[in-house]
Amino acid sequence: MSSSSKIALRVAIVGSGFAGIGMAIRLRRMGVASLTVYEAAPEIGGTWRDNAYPGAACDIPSHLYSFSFAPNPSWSRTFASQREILDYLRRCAREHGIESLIRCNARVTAARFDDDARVWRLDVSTPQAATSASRPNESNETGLAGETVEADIVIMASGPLSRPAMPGITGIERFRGALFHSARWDHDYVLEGKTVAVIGTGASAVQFIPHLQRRVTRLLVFQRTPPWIMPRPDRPIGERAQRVFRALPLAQRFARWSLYWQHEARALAFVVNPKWMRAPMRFASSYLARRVGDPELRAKLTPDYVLGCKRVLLSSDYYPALTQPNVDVITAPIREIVEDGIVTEDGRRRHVDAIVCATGFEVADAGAPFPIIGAHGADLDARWRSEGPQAYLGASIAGFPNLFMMIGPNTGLGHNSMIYMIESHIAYIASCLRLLCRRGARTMQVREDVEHAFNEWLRQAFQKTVWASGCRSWYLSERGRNAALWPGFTFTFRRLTRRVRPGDYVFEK
Ligand code: N01
Repeated sequence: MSSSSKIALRVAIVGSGFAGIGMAIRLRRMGVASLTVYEAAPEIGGTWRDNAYPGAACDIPSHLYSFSFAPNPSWSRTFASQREILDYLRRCAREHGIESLIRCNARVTAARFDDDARVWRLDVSTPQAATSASRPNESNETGLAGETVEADIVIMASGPLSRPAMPGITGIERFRGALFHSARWDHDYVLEGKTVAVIGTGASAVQFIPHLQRRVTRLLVFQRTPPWIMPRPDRPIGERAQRVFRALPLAQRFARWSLYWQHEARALAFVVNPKWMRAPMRFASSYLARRVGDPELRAKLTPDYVLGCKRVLLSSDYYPALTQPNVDVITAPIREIVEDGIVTEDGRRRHVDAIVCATGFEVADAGAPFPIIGAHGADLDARWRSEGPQAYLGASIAGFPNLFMMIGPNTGLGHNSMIYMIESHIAYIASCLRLLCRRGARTMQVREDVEHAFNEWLRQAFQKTVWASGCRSWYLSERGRNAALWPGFTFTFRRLTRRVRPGDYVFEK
């Protein structure tokens, strides 16, 4: 992948999770002249830095949930923990020489395209303590210093799941106890001896509830919709297997290849024929029956929608935790939160010391993460809030020259590793930049009709998928549009993004 030819572009990458780090590694190898990764937080890591709740781990096997160009023979478990994944990502940044290109504590607050100069201007704010006195536009009032930087190319790698969604429950602001979101875990809060409420039973909650249950006095789990749960075949990867992977990289590549196809085969039921979900549903129901003996609790935990319509969750300790005597699963809807507890629609008031909101992230109807103004004043936030988020191949948006999204609209997965999608985007955006330089053009932007036709194709493709089977999920907007997921096989996405089709874009010198 190395190249000696310089690419005379100034590239700004926003975000340093898997997407931003992977993209920076590729662009550095390509010889991009000027490359900066802006990271709002004090350290890199994206979702794997933010989601540090007890028990946080990946639900995709580690040998698949890692970069293909940076295999890690030393994964200690089949499903790595948050800490191990974050360490892996830091190691990738260090070993591929991009650490010095990352500016932490540098939050991009706005991006504007200058139609005359044909460049992007990014407003970047940094905590005042981290800035030098000579920085331009310094503001003493806010405690932040601001500067404006120029870039030819902006790559948005800020992640689709980076903005925690707190539930809009009446009275939540009145609560006097501890209140935090699962992605902003309060590690200083002492759980021992407390009555703790968890709102939500999604992917994050099923991972931390078993850990909470062992530490708190009482655990109240407020469940709106029961998830489908499958056991998680997590086990340590012994020293011997790690040695084999170290000595025989081909063996590790084969393990990854075989994991990829095991996961990809699941797409058949997700996107080709949801009727094929019947067998996994029978398996999950019998797993629930084996783990939960109490018929009343089992009834509460039995989903009434097709498996896969919401994310299928993997956990071998969630059901056992819910059967413990210090746990209540409450299905009565929450009416309001009061100063010291939670009141449900049946009129019951329960005292709690702390509330953990495992209520997911702002996605389906979300606009841009910060103001992004493209050519001729096009406002991405306004457009996405009125029409719903959309892009071409999740990467390019008409009216926004030289702006690329990573893991933008319609690139999420319900069945396989997101790193595969991220690597597809890395190749696609790299190919766009090479094409731009080869043509001697100043800017490129996707044609409006191409973006429109692609989104029409997506709309049609969703109709036969499991996500159109009628459940409510964060994948769907208020208007029922799915702007979150890719409605096909991941190898189809890889094929479409393998190289850029010049006819899809308008180039300007
Ligand atoms: O969020 P979720 P999450 N009142 O949206 C409930 C990824 N992830 O943070 O189902 C009461 O899954 C909501 O109820 P309902 C993964 O892509 C990956 O857990 O809408 N309840 C639901 O139970 C995942 O999909 C890993 O009826 C309210 C829960 O809150 C995504 O992150 C690990 C409510 C939200 O569940 C999000 O996961 C963890 C309200 N007002 C997460 N609002 C990996 O291992 C919401 N809920 C890779």
